Amino acid sequence: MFAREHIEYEALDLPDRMDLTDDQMLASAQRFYDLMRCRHTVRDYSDRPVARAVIEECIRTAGTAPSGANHQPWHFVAISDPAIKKQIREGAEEEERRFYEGGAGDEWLKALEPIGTNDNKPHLEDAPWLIVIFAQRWGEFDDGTRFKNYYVPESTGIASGFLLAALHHAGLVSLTHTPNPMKFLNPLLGRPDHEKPIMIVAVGHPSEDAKVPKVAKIKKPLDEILTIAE
Ligand code: IYR
Repeated sequence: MFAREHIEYEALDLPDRMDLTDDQMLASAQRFYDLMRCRHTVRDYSDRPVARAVIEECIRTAGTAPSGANHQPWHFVAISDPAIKKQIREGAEEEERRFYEGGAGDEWLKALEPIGTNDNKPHLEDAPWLIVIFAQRWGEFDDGTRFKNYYVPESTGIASGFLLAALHHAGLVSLTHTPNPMKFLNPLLGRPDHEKPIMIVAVGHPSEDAKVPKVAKIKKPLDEILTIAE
């Protein structure tokens, strides 16, 4: 995507101005909050399929995220192939067994009790799509030489947030899953070694009897997460 030659700064008139009144802005902010507070992390999926075009649009949205030097240090692998999902489940459950059998440490396991998780991860097969997000430590010019990427965790974190919002906006549910270590995903998905898998996002529709942990719906009030200096 990038040419090796030095690219000069060139200014564009700001495209896509929103131009809302103050009242419209507040209403729009409230509508978005109302949408996002209805996003739930879901572990129970139905077998209802999701069209590939929907997944592609949501990943296109994730790709609009800001990033260090606009290097876009991310790659997404979207999987619906049941055989690959099965292998991902097996690899993840192997890591999770170590984690839940004590690798995590007592304090971490105690913190997870109200979430109700364990090493059984059927959603990695049940969800119609898994999206694996890879972070790229460095990129490649068109001629194959390397360039360094900057703010990689921040950039991929923002893109992941855009993805979760886009999936929810499209009417889907998702689960961010982070078995540790996730290096087994590189050979399985044919991604190079310098890419670090940062999370697996399970995507689909909730099953009829889908549950969420009660505790997950308790969000800190605004006065706890916000300090205003005006
Ligand atoms: N990756 C494990 C453990 C886990 C860790 C955190 I922090 C969570 O918020 C939830 C789970 C698992 O997926 O079970």
